[in-house]
Amino acid sequence: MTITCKLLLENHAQDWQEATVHPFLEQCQLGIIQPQQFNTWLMQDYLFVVEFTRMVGRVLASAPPEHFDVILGGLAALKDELNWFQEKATQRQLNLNIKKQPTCREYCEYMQSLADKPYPVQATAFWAIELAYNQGWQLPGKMPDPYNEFAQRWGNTDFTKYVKLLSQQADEVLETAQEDIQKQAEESFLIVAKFEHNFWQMAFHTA
Ligand code: HMH
Repeated sequence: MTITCKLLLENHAQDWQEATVHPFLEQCQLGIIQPQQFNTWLMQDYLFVVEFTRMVGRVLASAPPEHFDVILGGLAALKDELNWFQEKATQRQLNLNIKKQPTCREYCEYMQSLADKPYPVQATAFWAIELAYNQGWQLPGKMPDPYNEFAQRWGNTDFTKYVKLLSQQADEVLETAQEDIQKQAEESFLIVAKFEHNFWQMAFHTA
């Protein structure tokens, strides 16, 4: 039996639900999130995306050339995203020169540790990380300003298509991966789900 992205979502529906449905997102959708809580998420996510960009660079380094198009497209979007985060921080008068909270730091350390894992494991984690934001920001439905801009960034239909391509690339290499590597891919999916849940939660631990 080969594991696939679809099976991971089906077999771990509860973990995935906790990764993608959270009071932080519900309160954004209701327009009642406290600005300080939103800003905490924003600043920590900027720090996360810096490390995530490095992770995607390492995924590219491990990937077969047939997968370069999709990964390079992702890296180009991340370049835009990092600039956009800086703009949002300036508009909100936020200083991005801050420390990572423990969850953000541990998630970033985990992404670094993926460098030593086989490509199918990296591809699965990469897909799961992007899907968490795609679904998380999409599921609540249309958000009021100023949150709609954030929901659109990860919830838009092009991003959904990109995440679909990432799942196809992961499935393709999982198909021929040894059982123990498939097992590691499943573990990485569950670790990402747990970190994503904790990441939303960080908004409520304001400094
Ligand atoms: C925590 N997970 C987290 N932040 C993000 N920006 C993404 C996933 C997707 O890019």
